[in-house]
Amino acid sequence: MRNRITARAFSNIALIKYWGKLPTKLNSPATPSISLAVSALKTETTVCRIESGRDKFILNGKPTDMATSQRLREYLDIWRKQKLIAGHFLIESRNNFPTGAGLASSASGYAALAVALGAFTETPIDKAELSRLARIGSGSAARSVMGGLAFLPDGKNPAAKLIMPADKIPWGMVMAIVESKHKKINSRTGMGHSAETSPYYQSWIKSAKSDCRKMLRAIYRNNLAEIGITAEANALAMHACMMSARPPLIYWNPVTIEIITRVPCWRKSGLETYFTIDAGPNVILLGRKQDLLQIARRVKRIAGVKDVVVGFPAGGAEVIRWN
Ligand code: 2P0
Repeated sequence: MRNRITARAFSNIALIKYWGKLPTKLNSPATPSISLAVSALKTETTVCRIESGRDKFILNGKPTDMATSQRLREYLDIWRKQKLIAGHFLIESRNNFPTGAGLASSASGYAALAVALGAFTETPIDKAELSRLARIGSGSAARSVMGGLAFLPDGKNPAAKLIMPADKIPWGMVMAIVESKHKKINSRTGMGHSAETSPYYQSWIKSAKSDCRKMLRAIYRNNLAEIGITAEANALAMHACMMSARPPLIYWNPVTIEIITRVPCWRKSGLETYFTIDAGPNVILLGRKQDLLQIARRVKRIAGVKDVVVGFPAGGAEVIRWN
């Protein structure tokens, strides 16, 4: 019997965003999404069987806050209810990047957790099922289970699919960190609020589905310009939906705007890069692998950029240690 398993997962940045849920108990996405897993955003999670009658959670060396502990406990209950695991666990997780600042820490977190828990089960669970189980923890985690370029369809109980493995992807991302503090409104609350109050929510869902079809075509054609323009339009449509919620959800700060207004100028000058923004103020730039360092140098020169992280395509979540 295994007692201690460590899994590693990379976070992902969506080129087509997941923002909205269907009314189910399965954490079902209302929009399809497509993402790139990035090497620089890594979570390692160790799951250890314990004798105690209560699960324990440590994140980046500290006990998790009450809300996070509750969410994780409920997540383990889902695994216990399905008779996939039994007993209680100590879960220790470490991110090498800011948690909760719009760099999708829950994606790598729940992907690593699901893969580690999967290694405790009696019968092996296939990757698609692990992706579904990770999605129940956090929607974006379904994509991190697969790694590379991954597609998560909308619908009641989807699993992510691998569109292109990491070693075939010619692009990478530069993350411009303009704020590393925990965001005020988490994605889950923000999505619910957008759905309930934004007059543009239904238009957002419709446009996200059409953007997703465009993005899949562009990826199969290996057309970076089409990929980038579609990603920018999709991110801005999601933020327009957030901003039109009442009261508004404004995740940007002035540096966010400074960066996104420079990107088209950089393109005109011959540096091909495109932006996307998650539920936070940080800006993520997509570009060809050979251009990433130059993109990083340009971003670093902008006042207010606190840190710049270069990320290459990464693989799926996997167990890295056990005993
Ligand atoms: C994404 N985000 O596709 C989008 C873009 C944020 C903006 O997936 O409620 O933390 O746990 O399923 O996965 C963030 O959503 O939300 C997210 P839950 P999650 O990457």
